[in-house]
Amino acid sequence: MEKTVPRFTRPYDEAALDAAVRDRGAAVLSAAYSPEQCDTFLSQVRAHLAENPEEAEYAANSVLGGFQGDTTSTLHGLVGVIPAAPDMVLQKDLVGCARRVLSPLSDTILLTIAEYMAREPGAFRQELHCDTFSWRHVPAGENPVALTVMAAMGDFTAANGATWVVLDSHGGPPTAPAPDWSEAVQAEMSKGDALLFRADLFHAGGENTTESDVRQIFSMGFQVAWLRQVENGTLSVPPAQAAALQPELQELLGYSNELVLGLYKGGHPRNALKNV
Ligand SMILES: O=C(O)CCC(=O)C(=O)O
Repeated sequence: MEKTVPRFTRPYDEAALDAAVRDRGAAVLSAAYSPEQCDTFLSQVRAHLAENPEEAEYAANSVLGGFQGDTTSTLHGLVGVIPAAPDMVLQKDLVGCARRVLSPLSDTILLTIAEYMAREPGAFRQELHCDTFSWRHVPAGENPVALTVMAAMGDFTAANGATWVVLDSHGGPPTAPAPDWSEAVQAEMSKGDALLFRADLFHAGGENTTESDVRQIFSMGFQVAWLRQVENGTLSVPPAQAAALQPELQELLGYSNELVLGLYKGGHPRNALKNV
């Protein structure tokens, strides 16, 4: 089997992209974002962090902080605070692929998380892990319950710690031991490229061995709507703020229902957005 991550250029071949993500576990979408989008996003993140120094405190004490280490800065709940984030989340090729690949197990999907990560020089190589560990009681299967996106806001190189993935390592039981590192390949990417992978695929952030090259990541996830999200979307973006967003983003944040899950006063959660 080919060990490099399948790579797609525009116009993306949807059927081949879906098959790569579902069957091999991962794919790279070249130029998913334009360089201008990346620059705008990064300048807004910088401005937000400068104006809100308490964010660094949250990040340092975050539940995920220990795993990411103190050489990683993070900013969570991007949709509520970064003006460029709504359009970045709604990148139609990524959301479209997520809807199609998750459709065997759910009619609607949710945004699991939307965060910024900066993995600084000295960042260690993470353990190989799956992003499904919080849902470890969901039986493994052919179809994924969630997908993860790591989008490169600057180049991802071998030296600055481009994400490692183990193709074909998905679908095992939640207790499956991590594969051997010799099976892993690094997804080097240019600024604007996006790595899309099954959340049950083994992967890890790489070691940043550079002197000054901070690896900047826009990360998000999509999931079946009957599992609890990592970020609480309706607290991160409360009704008064969510009312102004596009309906698709409202849906992804959780102003939506899957059958009888997520109801508000017995009805559609978008009713919470009226008269706010
Ligand atoms: O840094 C990366 O590329 C991957 C990060 C990751 O998998 C994580 O923080 O859980």
